[in-house]
Amino acid sequence: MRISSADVVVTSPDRNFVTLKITTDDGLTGLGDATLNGRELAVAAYLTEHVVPLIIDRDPHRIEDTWQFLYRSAYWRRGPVTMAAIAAVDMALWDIKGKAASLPVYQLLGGASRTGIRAYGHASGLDLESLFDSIRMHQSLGFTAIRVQTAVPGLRAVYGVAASAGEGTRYDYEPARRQALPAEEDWDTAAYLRHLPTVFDAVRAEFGPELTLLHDGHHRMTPNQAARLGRSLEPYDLFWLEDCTPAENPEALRRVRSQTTTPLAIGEVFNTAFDYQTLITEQLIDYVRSAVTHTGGLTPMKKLMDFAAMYQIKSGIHGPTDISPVGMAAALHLDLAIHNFGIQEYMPHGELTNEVFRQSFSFTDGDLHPGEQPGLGVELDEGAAARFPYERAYLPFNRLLDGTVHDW
Ligand code: GCO
Ligand code: MG
Repeated sequence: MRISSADVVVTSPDRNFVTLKITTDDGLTGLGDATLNGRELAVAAYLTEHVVPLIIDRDPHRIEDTWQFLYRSAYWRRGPVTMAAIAAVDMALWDIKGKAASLPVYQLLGGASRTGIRAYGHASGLDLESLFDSIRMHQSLGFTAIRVQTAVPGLRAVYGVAASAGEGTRYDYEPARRQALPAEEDWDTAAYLRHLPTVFDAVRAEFGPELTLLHDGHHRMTPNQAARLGRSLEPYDLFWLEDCTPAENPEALRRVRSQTTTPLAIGEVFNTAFDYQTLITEQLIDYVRSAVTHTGGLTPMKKLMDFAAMYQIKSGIHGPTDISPVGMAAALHLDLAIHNFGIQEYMPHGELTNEVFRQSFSFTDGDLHPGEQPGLGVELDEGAAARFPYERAYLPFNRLLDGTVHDW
């Protein structure tokens, strides 16, 4: 079998997605997700100009060899654009291998280690009342684990908090911010550190001790601030505190780790297993947050999770709506197969996205399952995709109250 063509499909149903479709001379097709939120066309060009010519005529079964070839031969390694492009090829090849074997990808990764994949959803609120409503709405959908994000008194807008209760499970920025420049939000870490423990106190009082709660700090704190927050949240028994410090500096987590037993998760902006080396070998984290899409695909993610397993570190794969249904499906197959699964993030996609990407996964009683279709189990409706052309869109950014640009 040979790869006969590879096409990059850019579509924008509810938001922009970049998908690679590889076709073989046997007539099999495989899909890979290459979506890099806010920088989509950079990956599309990297694929079209530099990667597609290299994979035509290769044997699609040689996944490891193709991965190493794309990673090593370019000389320029790592980086989000490169790794998202390699991820798309890798996922598409696993999809093809699954279809060729008539097996779902999780079977090729070792088979199921569990019956379902526990997912967490995103609740948020401008005040306690709307936050409680959002938590209840997630419970009614079946979620047993819920991320809690909240507005902070005195701040206009906080990333991760839905602007109105009507937004339901969504807080992201499409389609409103399409064709616009990045929205400016504001931030005050001292106000946040004072406010957040009071919110978790109220949530525990309302919902009791059993509901699994998570929180995302979005890289905004110094090590000392993060250590203080981790300690102040200990009474509320979080499943994890995510991205408490900026991702570039793994050493920051030594300080946080030595000061608090609140579990730590990081990695959604990492691009390779190397970014985790210190964090894993020194056991500075509890959960790996990478997306399959942004870490070079299933091949390196499986290795990364096996490495993490030696240190009792588990998975918490990134699953916001900017991971396409193809990237989500890849995550679900890996989640089902690995021994050290922790939890899976799940922000349901919008209706238009589901029209373009036909999926075979299920969500029942808080658990996801990738289904039994051969391959990844996602089909791209190219006619539907063509109805939604790309539109430039930006994520927001943050300034401190004195105008200094800050992590958002
Ligand atoms: C999360 C994330 C996302 C990211 C988004 C950026 O934990 O799901 O923080 O909301 O901000 O994926 O592209
Ligand atoms: Mg996050």
